[in-house]
Amino acid sequence: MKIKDIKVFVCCPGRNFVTVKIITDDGLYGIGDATLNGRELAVVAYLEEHVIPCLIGRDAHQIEDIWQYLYKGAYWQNGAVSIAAIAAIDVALWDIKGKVANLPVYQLLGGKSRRAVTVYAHVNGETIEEVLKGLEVAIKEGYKVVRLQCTIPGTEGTYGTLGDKKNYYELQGNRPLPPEHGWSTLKYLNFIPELFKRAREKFGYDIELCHDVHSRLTPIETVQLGKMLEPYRLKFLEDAVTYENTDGYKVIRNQTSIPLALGEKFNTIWDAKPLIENQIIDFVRTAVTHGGGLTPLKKLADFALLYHVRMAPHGAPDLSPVCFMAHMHLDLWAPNFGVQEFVGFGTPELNEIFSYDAKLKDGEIYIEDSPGLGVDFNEEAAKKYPYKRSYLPVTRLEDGTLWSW
Ligand code: EZ4
Ligand code: CO
Repeated sequence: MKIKDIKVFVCCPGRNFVTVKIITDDGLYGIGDATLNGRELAVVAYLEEHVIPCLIGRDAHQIEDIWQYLYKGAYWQNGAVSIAAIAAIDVALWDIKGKVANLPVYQLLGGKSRRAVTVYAHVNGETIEEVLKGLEVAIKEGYKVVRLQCTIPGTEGTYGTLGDKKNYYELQGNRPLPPEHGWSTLKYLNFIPELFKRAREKFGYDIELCHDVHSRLTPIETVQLGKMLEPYRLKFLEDAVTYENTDGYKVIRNQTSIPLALGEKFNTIWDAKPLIENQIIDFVRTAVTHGGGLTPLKKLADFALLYHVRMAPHGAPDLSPVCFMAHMHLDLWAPNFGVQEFVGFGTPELNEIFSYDAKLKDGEIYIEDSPGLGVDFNEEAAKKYPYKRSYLPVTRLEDGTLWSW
């Protein structure tokens, strides 16, 4: 079964997505997600100029060899752009293999370890009252795990809150130049424990809660936050500090019992390795698209299992439904699955382009047993929503210093 053609599509149903379609000489096809938020066309160029010409005529069954060929074979190995390209090829090949075998991809990974995938919802608001109202709704809807984010009074454009009240998908979809947000660690640390205190006072401890710091603290500031949040028993605190200096996480780990999640920006298993083998994090957040595909993510899950680290894949709106479905298969299989981030099934425009059979019931997602990934891409519908240049915001401290967004 040879690779006959590989097509790359860029569409913007409210936000940009890069989608890859691999077609084989026996008429099968597979789909992959290559979306890298704010840098989409760099991945398209990488695929079209540097990846696709090398793959035409290769055996579509050789997923592992093709992965190694694109990774090691490039000499330059990792990097967000190249990894997103490799991931899309890898996932499309798994989709094809599932179709050939007439089995859902989770069966090829080793079968189901659970009936469905437990997800965590996002609840955010401009005030604590608004967040608590949202949490009440989420609990009523059946969610068992919820991420809470709240606007920090006196700062502009807090990460994870809606601000202009627009749909989350639209919010990230069309920014021809990067908007600038503000940040104050002092204001944040003075405010955020109160949110979790009030949530626990009102809803008790049966609902699991998470929070995303979005890499804005130093290690010792995270120790302070961790200690303040310890009484409220979070499921995890995500991305407290930027991940490059893994030694910083030792400082956090040695001084607070708050569970730590990290990894949505990891490109390879090697990024995660020291944090896992030193038992410094509890949940690894690497996404199929930004971590190189299902092939490395299976290795990552197996490695993490040895150290009691669980998988909690990134599930933000910039990961397309193709990545979402790849996560469903990974999560159903992984014996050390923890929880899946979930922001809803998206806009009507998005679902006109991508079709996938997944149902949410009581905070868990069930998928149909379709062969492959169980996702399809409508090329004609995608043409209606052409690419729009769009950036993530940047963040500055109150004195103008550039900070992590
Ligand atoms: O900022 O996916 O946990 N989720 C996140 C996301 C990321 C975006 C970046 O493209 O941190 O909202
Ligand atoms: Co995050």
